[in-house]
Amino acid sequence: MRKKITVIGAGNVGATAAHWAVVRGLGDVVLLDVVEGVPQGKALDLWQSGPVENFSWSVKGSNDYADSAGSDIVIITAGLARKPGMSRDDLLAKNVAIVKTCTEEAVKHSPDCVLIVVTNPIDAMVYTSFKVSGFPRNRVIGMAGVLDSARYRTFLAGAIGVAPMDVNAMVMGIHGDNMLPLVRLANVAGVPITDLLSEDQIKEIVKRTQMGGIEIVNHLKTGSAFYSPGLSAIEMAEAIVKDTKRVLPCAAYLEGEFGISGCFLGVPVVLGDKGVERIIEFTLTDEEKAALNESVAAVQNQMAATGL
Ligand code: A3D
Repeated sequence: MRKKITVIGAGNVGATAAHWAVVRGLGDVVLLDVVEGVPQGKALDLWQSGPVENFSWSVKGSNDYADSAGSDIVIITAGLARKPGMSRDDLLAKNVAIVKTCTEEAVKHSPDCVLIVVTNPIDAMVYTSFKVSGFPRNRVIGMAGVLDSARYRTFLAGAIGVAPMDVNAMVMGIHGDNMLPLVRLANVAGVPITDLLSEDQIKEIVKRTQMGGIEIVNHLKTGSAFYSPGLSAIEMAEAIVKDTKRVLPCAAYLEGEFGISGCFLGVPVVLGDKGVERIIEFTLTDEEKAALNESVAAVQNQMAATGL
């Protein structure tokens, strides 16, 4: 049976996600936005790449949630993006209102979907979607860890001089300055990065990963990253629609895992057709635990600021 993926927000991240959804063969795509004409134009353009890319998925642009009905996955990218000098927190109040409306409308038409939230500040927005949807925790997931880990792996691969896909490395915690790029477990085809790079080199890469978003914002000046974020959301959606059980770092709602409860946090999860099938727990060092607790405090502040 054909799957249906709705992407809400036809901006940079949303359009990129829609593009990868058809190229990776996920299913029929609906691109939805409040602005009249933009989702229609982008969807028509994307649909016309079918004969060249060899896909037969439909791609429909819309301003009407009725067109999203029966979606298996709804990816929320609607909202404002960061500008230079703007923190993810500055975005919070404006994007809570947007994500609330998008979630209400999406779940009305697709009550069985899995929600993947991308809008920033992500840890607060995925919480907003969780509260507003009333969905169980396995069906509301935030995208950040796949992107942050991709940045970490890219920088490590560049410094070591190896292919990025051979670098296994994960970023946990909040999507913000307190994120935790794990050094202890990072490796190249099983070889610890601590055997391949100096302490200073690793420190520099960890810092660059934590500042990965703002580095791009400072270049672009009028927006934020979208190629890798759009693709990262589709990496998660693909694992769900194809039930692959991939292990990806995602913002999941914790209920005791890692000793943390009542909070969304970036952790390794198994993704399958039910969404989050399992959170993979492992023993953290005291230093890692302390870093993760800083993330928890920052996320809890953001959650409180949503007023939900
Ligand atoms: P942008 O290109 O401005 O697109 C946002 C789109 O949302 C625009 O087309 C708007 O018209 C649309 N929109 C606004 N309000 C609504 C609404 N109520 N319903 C439907 N559509 C609406 O931004 P972008 O695509 O670059 O970024 C989108 C969001 O993703 C921002 O909040 C970014 O901060 C966030 N983002 C998160 C990450 C993470 O890693 C978590 C990475 C990159 C971007």
